[in-house]
Amino acid sequence: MPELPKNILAQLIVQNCEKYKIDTVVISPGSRNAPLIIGFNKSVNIKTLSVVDERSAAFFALGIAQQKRQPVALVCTSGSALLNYYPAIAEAFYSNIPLIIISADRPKHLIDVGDGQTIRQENVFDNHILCNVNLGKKTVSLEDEIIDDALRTAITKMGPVHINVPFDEPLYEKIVLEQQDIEAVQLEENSLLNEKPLEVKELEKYTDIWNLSTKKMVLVGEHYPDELLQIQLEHLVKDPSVLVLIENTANVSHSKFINSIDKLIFPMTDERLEEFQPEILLTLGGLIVSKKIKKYLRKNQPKHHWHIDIKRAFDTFHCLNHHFKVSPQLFFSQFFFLTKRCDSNYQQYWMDKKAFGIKRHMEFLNNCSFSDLKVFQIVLDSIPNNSQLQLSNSSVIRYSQLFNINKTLRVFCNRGTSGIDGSTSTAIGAAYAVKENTVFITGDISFFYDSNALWINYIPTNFRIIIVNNGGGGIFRFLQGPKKSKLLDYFETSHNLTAEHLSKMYNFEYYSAFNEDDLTKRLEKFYELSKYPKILEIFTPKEKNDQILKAYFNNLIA
Ligand SMILES: Cc1ncc(C[n+]2csc(CCOP(=O)(O)OP(=O)(O)O)c2C)c(N)n1
Repeated sequence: MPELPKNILAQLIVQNCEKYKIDTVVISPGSRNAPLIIGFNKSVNIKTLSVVDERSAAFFALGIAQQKRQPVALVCTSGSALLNYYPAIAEAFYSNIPLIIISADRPKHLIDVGDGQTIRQENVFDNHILCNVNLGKKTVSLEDEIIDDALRTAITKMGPVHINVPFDEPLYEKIVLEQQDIEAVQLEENSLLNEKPLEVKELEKYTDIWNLSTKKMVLVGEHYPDELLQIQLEHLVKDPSVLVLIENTANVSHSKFINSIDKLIFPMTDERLEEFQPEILLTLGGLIVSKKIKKYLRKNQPKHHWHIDIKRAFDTFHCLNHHFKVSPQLFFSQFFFLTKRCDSNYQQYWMDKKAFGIKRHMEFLNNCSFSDLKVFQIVLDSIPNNSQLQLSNSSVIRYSQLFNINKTLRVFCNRGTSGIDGSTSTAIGAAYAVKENTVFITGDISFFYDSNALWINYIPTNFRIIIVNNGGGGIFRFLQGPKKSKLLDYFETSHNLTAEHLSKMYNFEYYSAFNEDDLTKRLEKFYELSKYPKILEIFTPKEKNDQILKAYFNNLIA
């Protein structure tokens, strides 16, 4: 007969996780959470992983959940341990990634009386959580329902939930109980078939407007790769009055989509900017990276902005008129019955501008000296087909938007909060969750910020890190403000650190490159199978990077 934690709340939590087929829990060490550590380790269906640093643990769990599209549970002890989950919780909240946060707490009478490792834990993530559950106040059957409800919320609403559990001493006691058969809950799958379609009458009001418009812009933000959506967008772009703008994190591609939005907008004259203004803006997917399109559409608002998302709609351009509360796939499958092609030169006009931009892009890059920009060209080109590409924030995600990324790659970045605090841990979680090779490109500050990620014990050997080391936060050299303020040091935070010693300490193979030849040579074997994961650190000239990027953009002007 199995030995379970004696604490009934710990038993209930584990049972409910089993019931909802949560198969992974990431545990950080402590004593107060002993009943949970014991309980989860007794479960045959749940894999327990141990990660010391809670911030890193939470981003690691986020990376796993991002790839599996299923919730991952996190367990930590009381006190500040829990607060270290917050950056990943905020990211999960804005990126719609399910995480189940389970924190051990002291019982109420021991809070704010001078006990160690004790803080006010109840509802501590209130602003960025789908639901808070504070156990230890109700009957066992009610507590059971409350836990059940929290797990159901994480799964159906795709986001983070927090279960706070007070445990009194003794903490390590076990009891032997007869194994209970737990019946798994069959939740309706999040599929098109289970969604409620839009009312046709309601939809017609919008398709009537659509059918009369000659300038329609469709903007696709971050989206998990999806074949149906790809096909639907391909169909949409057959209409010459529709311009489809995408970001690399949208994971869709077509020669008639415009993927480098900034490259298109930067060279526009005032007259062109006016011509670009759509009558209808239809948006889908997650948060948008391009600052230029945000600035442009806030200033040149379309008459109609409609957003498609089953969960929520942000008024990113301050002119949202309608939220279609369904998945984009269901939306388009209804929409195409009611819409028709409209004659217009809107799309072709901008396709010509795109072609011109590509020509200028190639000309510039063929003669471009070694710099961040050149590195992105070489590195993005080198990534083997069908890899997963994880990108950190700052200029990494922005540089990558200037290039056509190999269609077979799946591209991800923590854009929920655009933090630099957990990109490496997330990428490791994502690499752990899939079989394919994972390549992670990061800036140096982001890399050093989250270097505890390398301490995670589950890094697959086919994980590759590419650090673009420009000696600080390169993005701040490109922006006008930091230099003008004469306080650049406080923004750029320049340094002379390298990843070499960290690589040794954490058993990574380490390679470095200082110029184009070095880089090309290093990349030749970089993706080959190896006994250990690998880091390639590329050193670029920080004084030149921003000048080269500015010259690149200026060269796009006709
Ligand atoms: C947690 C967090 N703190 C601060 C910032 C502000 N920030 C944005 S970019 C950046 C510098 C990033 O530098 P690096 O990773 O080297 O990338 P580079 O700018 O050189 O591309 C900072 C500090 C942030 N996004 N997230």
